[in-house]
Amino acid sequence: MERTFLAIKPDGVQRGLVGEIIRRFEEKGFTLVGLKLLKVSQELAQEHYDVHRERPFFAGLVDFITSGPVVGMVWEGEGVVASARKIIGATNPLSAEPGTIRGDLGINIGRNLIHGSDAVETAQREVSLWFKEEELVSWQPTITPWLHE
Ligand code: YYY
Ligand code: MG
Repeated sequence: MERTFLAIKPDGVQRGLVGEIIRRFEEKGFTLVGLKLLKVSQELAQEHYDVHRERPFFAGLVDFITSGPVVGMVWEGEGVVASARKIIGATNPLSAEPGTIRGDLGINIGRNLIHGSDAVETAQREVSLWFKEEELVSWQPTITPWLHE
């Protein structure tokens, strides 16, 4: 089953939006299989955003993501990687559609509340970067027959 890595960034935690953000993925029908609150180390932040290492915003991004508690999550479900990106919305909250997390709750690209893996391969890399295998729980919600034919 497909999995994705999501992280509620320090602005989401500080603003008290953890429940609101998790609710959107639960209501959609995805399954939470990993969850933790952590202070992100410089090393983890740099590795996570390695693809952006040469970009002008990299240092600020690493400073921000290490500035306060982050909620790391792994969600499972059919097509969850692409679907979660849609639920999250465009990178810049000012261009993100209403109905998306960033479109409803954010206004600034540097404070866009949540990270979501951008492809299945990226998701595999990020899940194993943030979580040990034993921290993930495989389970089947009892509502499954009401979500899938
Ligand atoms: O995947 P996503 O988070 O939507 O955007 P990315 O292009 O991967 O950039 C990662 C992160 O970097 C973005 O969520 C905010 C920040 N950022 C920025 O501060 N300024 C930019 N011009 C582009 C991205
Ligand atoms: Mg990205």
